Amino acid sequence: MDDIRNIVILTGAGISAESGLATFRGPDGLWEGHRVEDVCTPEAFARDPDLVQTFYDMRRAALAGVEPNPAHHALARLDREWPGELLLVTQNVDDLHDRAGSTRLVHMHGELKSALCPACGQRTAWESSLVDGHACPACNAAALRPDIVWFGEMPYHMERIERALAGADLFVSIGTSGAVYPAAGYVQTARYHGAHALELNLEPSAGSVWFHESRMGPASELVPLWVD
Ligand code: BJW
Repeated sequence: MDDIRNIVILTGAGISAESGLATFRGPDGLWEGHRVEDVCTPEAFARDPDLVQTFYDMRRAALAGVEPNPAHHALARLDREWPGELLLVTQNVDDLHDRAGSTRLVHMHGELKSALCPACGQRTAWESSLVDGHACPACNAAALRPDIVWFGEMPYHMERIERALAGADLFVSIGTSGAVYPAAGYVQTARYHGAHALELNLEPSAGSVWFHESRMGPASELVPLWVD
């Protein structure tokens, strides 16, 4: 990594799989029993807010019983020790990167432990009491929603991510299927700007052909090996 100074890392559900959180599209995927269209669109929330809140309550409860795994810890170590620019872009709404200690981190698809006011856009730490009948602390509007980027909505931190990609010497994609845009296109953006592209995944992703190098295996083994 001698000629590398600026790194962008993209993570997906695969990095948290070995902590015990289901991925979205695997055989044991999170969507089993839940059609994604039923829970992950603004329209679904408008139609049946209780169903959607219950789904996210279940996901939030699952967080309490899991811990960061060696892949999260290795990325946090890299974050602490890397002297150049580094941005960890996670599509995950869990808090395992945060708990492992990564700080140069953005959650592009929102966070389970955050609530969003659709009226004023205020983001607030999730408290069940807040959502169950309490108003937005900023504007007093009544209905808070999960702070999750659903299909058709704009992901968070787009400008910061695009800037980091434009300056990246190395782009690393970990544990994501490459099925969801705009994240699935980041490898092409990074390459356009001259970055070397490395994929670490259990199996080839939809965008595997775009990577200079692909290493296949569990994240808890591949990521520490790559970092160290
Ligand atoms: C392991 C492992 C182990 C397992 N070790 N690896 C047609 C064409 C192109 C785009 C569109 C289109 N129609 C609509 C769109 C846009 C749409 C989209 O991409 N749709 C696709 C379905 C085609 N995207 C959007 O709507 C986004 N917004 C948007 O585009 O705004 C407009 C815009 C315009 C211009 C610029 C920018 C924006 C919003 C997307 C929101 C995604 N939200 C979700 C749901 C969150 C809710 C929730 O969590 O409940 O986010 S979808 C879901 O997928 C979740 C994830 O973050 C995301 C990605 O999934 P991920 O992480 O890749 O998981 P999996 O399960 O798919 O893959 C896991 C991988 O891990 C696998 O490869 C395994 O092999 C691997 N693995 N175990 C290593 N141990």
